[in-house]
Amino acid sequence: MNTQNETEKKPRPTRVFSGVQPTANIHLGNYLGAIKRFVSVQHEMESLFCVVDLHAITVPQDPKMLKAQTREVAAAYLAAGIDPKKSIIFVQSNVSAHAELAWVLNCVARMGWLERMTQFKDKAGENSERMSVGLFDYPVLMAADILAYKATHVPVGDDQKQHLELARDIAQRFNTDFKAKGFFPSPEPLIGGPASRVMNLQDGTKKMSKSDPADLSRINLTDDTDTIVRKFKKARTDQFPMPESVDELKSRPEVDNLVGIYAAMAETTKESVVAQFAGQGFGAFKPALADLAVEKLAPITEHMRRLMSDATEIDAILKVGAERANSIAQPILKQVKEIVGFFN
Ligand code: AQP
Repeated sequence: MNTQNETEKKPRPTRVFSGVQPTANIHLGNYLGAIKRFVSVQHEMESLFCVVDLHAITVPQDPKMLKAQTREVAAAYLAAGIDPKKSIIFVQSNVSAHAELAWVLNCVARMGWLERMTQFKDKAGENSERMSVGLFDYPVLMAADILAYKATHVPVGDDQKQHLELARDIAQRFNTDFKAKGFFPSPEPLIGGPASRVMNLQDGTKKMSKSDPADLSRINLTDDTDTIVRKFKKARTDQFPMPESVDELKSRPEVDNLVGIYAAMAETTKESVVAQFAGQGFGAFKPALADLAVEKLAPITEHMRRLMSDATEIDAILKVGAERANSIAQPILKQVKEIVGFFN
């Protein structure tokens, strides 16, 4: 039996949760900023990786495409190396705890907190009045996604940093409002590395995004070799040679982005990429970058195609994943209902 001292010293259990929306055009930013990190973290902590379809419908989706895109994200997870025996891979709408907990957390979060979210402002632009309530409320659903599993770590791209901070505020506010000290953990973001924000290949000031109408702006995970080579060839740069120091990258956003992509794919640092190519022209760097991208992405794309050609395997994995996810989320949701005082 443990002494009290030993019990106190026991580290808190850790659990990872993250997700990708099944919106069209899953891209290199999603891969380097999120999925590639999912693959490594699954060896360190219990992990759940979700295809977040409830988030996807915050903007209009074609129902037939949504189903296909849901399988495509699951295929990307598997092809990138997420092991379904180790990690739980599932679809968000298959686990009702996400939506149920989101409602409770909606009543904890404050309007002012959500009004500060820059992603809504960026996505809504001038048209916020015409956006869905769901798009505005997206960060609360994201908090529910994480807290439904009491996840402690969340690997995401840099663009999700503010939403993660909100999830921490919501968790703490729930614990305080309902006098449930320590019930929800404060989830830690896992953000970092040279590609935590991959930028648009045509405009280094904008993030690479699924919804950008210009296909040349991103590398899709479904792009073939020729397309990848062409897109890097056409990627915007400037008239100067490759930089001599990392400091120089600060004033050259497009070059900084390409160096970051190279570093992330080669699993090295921007410093070492700069040292390798210092003073050379883009005529040397771009083909090297394209070759590296093809080497890393072609096996993933090929594996995704195989998985997508017959959905049986993906569907079976998602079914088991939903059962496993439910078995973690339901007892937590039950406790939440007791804490809140719901009749049962
Ligand atoms: N450009 C990016 N660089 C690094 N990480 C990125 N992520 C997204 N874009 C980049 C990370 O990928 C994960 C899944 O993202 P998502 O599908 O949930 O939604 P998103 O952030 O809205 O993706 P997009 O591509 O930017 O879509 P749209 O065009 O709809 O806005 C997250 O961890 C995200 O940080």
